[in-house]
Amino acid sequence: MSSRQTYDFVIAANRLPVDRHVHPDGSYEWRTAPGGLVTAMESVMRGWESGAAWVGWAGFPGEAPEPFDDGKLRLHPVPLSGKELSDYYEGFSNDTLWPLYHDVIVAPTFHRSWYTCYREINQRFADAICEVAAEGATVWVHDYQLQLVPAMVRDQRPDLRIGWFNHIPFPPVELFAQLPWRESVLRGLLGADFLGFQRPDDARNFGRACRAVLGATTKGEKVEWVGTDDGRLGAAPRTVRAAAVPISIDASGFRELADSPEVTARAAEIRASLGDPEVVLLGVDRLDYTKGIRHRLRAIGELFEDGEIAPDQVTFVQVATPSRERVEAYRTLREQIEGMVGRINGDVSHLGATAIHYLHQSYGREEMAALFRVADVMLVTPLRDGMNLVAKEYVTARHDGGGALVLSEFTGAAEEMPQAYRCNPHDIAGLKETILRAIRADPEEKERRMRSLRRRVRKHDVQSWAGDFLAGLEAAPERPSRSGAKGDS
Ligand code: ADQ
Repeated sequence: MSSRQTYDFVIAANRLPVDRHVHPDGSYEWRTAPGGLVTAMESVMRGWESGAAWVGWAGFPGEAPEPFDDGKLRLHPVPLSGKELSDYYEGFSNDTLWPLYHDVIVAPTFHRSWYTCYREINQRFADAICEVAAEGATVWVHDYQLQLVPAMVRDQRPDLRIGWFNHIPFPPVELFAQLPWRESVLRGLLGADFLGFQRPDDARNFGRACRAVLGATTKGEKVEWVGTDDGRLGAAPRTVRAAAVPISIDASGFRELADSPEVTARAAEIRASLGDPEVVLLGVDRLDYTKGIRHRLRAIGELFEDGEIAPDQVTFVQVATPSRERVEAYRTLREQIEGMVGRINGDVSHLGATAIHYLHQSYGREEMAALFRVADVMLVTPLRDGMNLVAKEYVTARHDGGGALVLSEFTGAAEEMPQAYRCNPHDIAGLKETILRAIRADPEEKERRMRSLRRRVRKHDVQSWAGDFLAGLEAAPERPSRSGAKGDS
């Protein structure tokens, strides 16, 4: 008999929640990795007394380290070779699924060999989950990199409760139908008991895809599929529930951080180093074509050129986190953005008054919070975004009564944040008007809007998100009797 330990709660995500830092002498340590999902899951883990396991890639190619503990959490690394990283992750996940699921803003690339690798890696994750899951355990699978995992796990372990959450949009069937492996992906997902999406429209898009592609039927949030006898992955009849469970942030933790004396002092320092402008505009995004950075720069560049705003009064800070630099579309985007920033600054800045500060860097949470505290107007203008946690972090950090949020209607966050200054980032004239409106609105109006935005995020924080998801998973395919049954405060 193996003495291997198993767990009642298992999370699977592409990445483990830690990064390996190697010291010059060759020794190394694990540090908690930054990012939306990690922050979100941290608070869930705190509530799982009996311990839990997290299955994911450790962040470097080659052999995986042995499983190890991080506090109460068992980390179970899944190996990926350099070639697998390039085919499963950079290829199929980030160059096929990512653009397809984000409205085909750039054209998705379809390669059969990438899909074959995606399938193999999904099987590897499924095997790892089955290895660490105790009898009857709850398994929470995350995101588009692991869409085949639910059915692969169910095939081996029908005793498990399986949930899947999609952090990105689920596309309309007219776009999803382009995917040559559309049927396998849907069958993979239908292996779950509960499928969580950011917006009701994403859940509906999934239901429509199941109807159109698999001939499934839907009744409200339930998807029923009669199965097939073809013996392929996920062929058994299934009834699952697909519903919206919008993700959020650790609002009280972030507010506390933003309020700390260190962050307050740093915010003053940043403002002074920018030359104490009257208005600071801020954008914070991964450098991704979905985030609408080019459209934003176009609008701001024109506002400077038109003389509507002047660089000695208004400055725009754009933080663009390095991202997926081995994928060509991302390299091209970086060149385009840097070209635009250079051109606009060359045309409209003058000595001592820089129109745009562009930072292609990653920062710690404190620095992010300080930047939010400095921003008089936050520009969150993606062309498509599953949720966008930056919008929620910003309103939470600015509970001093200041600030204004310009928010694209194509984000999941827009659904929950109607008091933001809403914009369509494709409409450059409209975007310019909205930015000016947010700059010029009277402080009372801004304060009113910010107050209700903040209230919403405080009420629907990451703890209540996780509680809602787990309650949905427990009750699936029925609705839970009361939303937020677990972890609601
Ligand atoms: P992302 O596309 O990465 O996440 P987002 O929701 O904005 O987008 O989360 C980014 C996180 O990284 C935020 O917490 C932000 O503060 C942080 N961050 C950004 N730039 C940074 C920098 N330069 N340095 C340090 N930290 C930085 C995906 C989906 C989103 C969805 C999330 C969570 O694309 O739509 O909201 O998952 O589900």
